[in-house]
Amino acid sequence: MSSHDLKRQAAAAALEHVRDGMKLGLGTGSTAKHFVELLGERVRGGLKVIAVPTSEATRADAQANGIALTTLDEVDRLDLTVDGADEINAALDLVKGGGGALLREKIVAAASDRMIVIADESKLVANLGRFPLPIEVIPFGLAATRRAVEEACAECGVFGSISLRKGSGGHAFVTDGGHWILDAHLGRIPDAPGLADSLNAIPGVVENGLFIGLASMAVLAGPDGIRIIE
Ligand code: ABF
Repeated sequence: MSSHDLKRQAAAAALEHVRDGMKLGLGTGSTAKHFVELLGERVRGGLKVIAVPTSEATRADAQANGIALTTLDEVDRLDLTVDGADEINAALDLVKGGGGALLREKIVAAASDRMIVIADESKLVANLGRFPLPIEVIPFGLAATRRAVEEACAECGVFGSISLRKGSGGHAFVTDGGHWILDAHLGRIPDAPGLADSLNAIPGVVENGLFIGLASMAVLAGPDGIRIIE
């Protein structure tokens, strides 16, 4: 079975948790895109939901699929967010942000009563960190922020190269919030909560891609079927 099919199966399984009248958070990335498409089919069949997208790309997909949108200024809390991830461990801690949407993804997840992570089972890891950790930063003072990130990593016992993410034309990749992303190639993150706190204490860091204690369930699709972690 292809990775495309596995992602769609995970998205379909998460859709079973959506109820009429729910306020939803819509994730970003290829797996979340499947969820938006399948949700759109249900909406066209009469399901009533309103949703907050986690990126401009997802906003466009949701609109194209006829899903009614709202903002976190118009609703107090969301019932459920469904989003993908780059890495998931058994404790449901995540690395996210490979798609560059980590800031809005974390704001939306934190405003949700539940977060279901959808992925093909290759995203399940024993230890976080093989996927480069995205860190969203303010462009001003980049070199100083990068040095502070290196120091914070070293204090947490992790070392590796920190690279500025490049987008089209070799220029810095710009997030929906107008920020840049540093990718920290760390290999292994033994203390993810500690590193997340240390990184966010740096003035030039807007947010980091470690999602600690935010996910309530992972729906993982593999060749043998769906596996749930909660
Ligand atoms: C978003 O999409 C990101 O946080 C994560 O980086 C990425 C996962 O993408 P995909 O579903 O395409 O593997 O959820």
